[in-house]
Amino acid sequence: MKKTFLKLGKQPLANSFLSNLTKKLLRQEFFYNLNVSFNSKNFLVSVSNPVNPKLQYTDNYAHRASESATMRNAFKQTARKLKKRFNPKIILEIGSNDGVFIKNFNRKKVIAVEPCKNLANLTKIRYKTFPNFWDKKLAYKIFKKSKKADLIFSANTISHIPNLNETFQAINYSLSEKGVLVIEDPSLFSVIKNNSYDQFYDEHVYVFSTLSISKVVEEFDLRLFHAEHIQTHGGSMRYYICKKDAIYRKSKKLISILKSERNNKLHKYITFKKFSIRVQKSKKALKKIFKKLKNKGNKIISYGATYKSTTVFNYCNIDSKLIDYVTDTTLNKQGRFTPGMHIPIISPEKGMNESVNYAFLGAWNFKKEIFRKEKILLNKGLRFISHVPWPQIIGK
Ligand code: DWN
Repeated sequence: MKKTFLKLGKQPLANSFLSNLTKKLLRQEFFYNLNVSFNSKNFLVSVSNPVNPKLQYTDNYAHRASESATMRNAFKQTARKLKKRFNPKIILEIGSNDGVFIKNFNRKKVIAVEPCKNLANLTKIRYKTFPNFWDKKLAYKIFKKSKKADLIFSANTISHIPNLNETFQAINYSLSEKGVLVIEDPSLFSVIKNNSYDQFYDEHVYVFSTLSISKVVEEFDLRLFHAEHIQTHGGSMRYYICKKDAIYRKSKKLISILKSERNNKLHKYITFKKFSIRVQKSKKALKKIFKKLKNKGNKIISYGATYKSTTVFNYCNIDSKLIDYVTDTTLNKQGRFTPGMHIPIISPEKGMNESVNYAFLGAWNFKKEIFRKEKILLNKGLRFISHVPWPQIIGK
């Protein structure tokens, strides 16, 4: 039932930023074959052979969700909206990262779960934080003797957990009878529309469609009752899920999204096969741009050491011969090297100046925020290279 449609070659773990390039570390670098498949039974699109989460969510996890103003603001607005609509008394967040969402709630109401201990340490002083993977054992430990959660929130996390059985059984146990589960994750429709194949990497085990989420949750006596498109991460979805017999009625918006996904054939293998052909062409077009600019003597860098760009660089074989360095605001990425292609990462203060002719937009999902920040250099002639929706030079 599962059929591979996309092969993105040998890839390193997207979080494995190297501290140095000694022979020992290079020998230890872990690679796997990144293949992506479609399941015609439940319409799930997933990484064919998921990596062991214990290798991924270490105490050295680099990504900080608070790093961009766009995301800080998005989580603030989401918290406000959910408080207004559901007035939750007990809120559980699965995958709380650096606390960017929970900090918008009264600390007495919040329970955070975050397996990366370096991140859990950031929130544990103020919020009840469990530094564990989300599973049934943890759900029993948290909720056996206390009231169940009336809001469970999880952004950019459920798509990261290979074992959906364990995940949703633990959620069903932890959710109160009238409780609501709200999930945010990148949208499959946007990935297909934008040719953003870089949304596939080891951590993104699933890229959900509304059709697939709707089918999956039903297996666990849960029910999708509403969905909405959101702007974050280049096009995401917010799903509202409740227990099978809860009072919430299926919204008109959900019915129309499901219909539109069917019209766009997100339940057909052929859609993904066609996508994979576009991805191969996109790779060729991007390499052509890089080579042409480099041959003319331009200085090219990359903007944002994103996990997504790990896929692009390794799939397209873009290394430090083409890119001088990557800039990133995250302190614990600076001074390191990108996974697989080993391009040095430095701060924007050091790296963003008039010597740069072109910057690959690794963080293309923050284009607006970045263009605002780099207005002066853009006015002086800096140009960006973006592979989304199609390889091209952009600026101004
Ligand atoms: O699901 C995931 C998403 C939500 O976050 C994770 N598995 C890992 C991570 O993926 P990503 O690295 O592709 O996410 P972002 O949020 O696109 O990363 C943006 C990066 O760019 C951050 O490291 C911060 C950096 N940045 C920057 O250097 N200057 C961002 C902005 C806006 C900037 O101006």
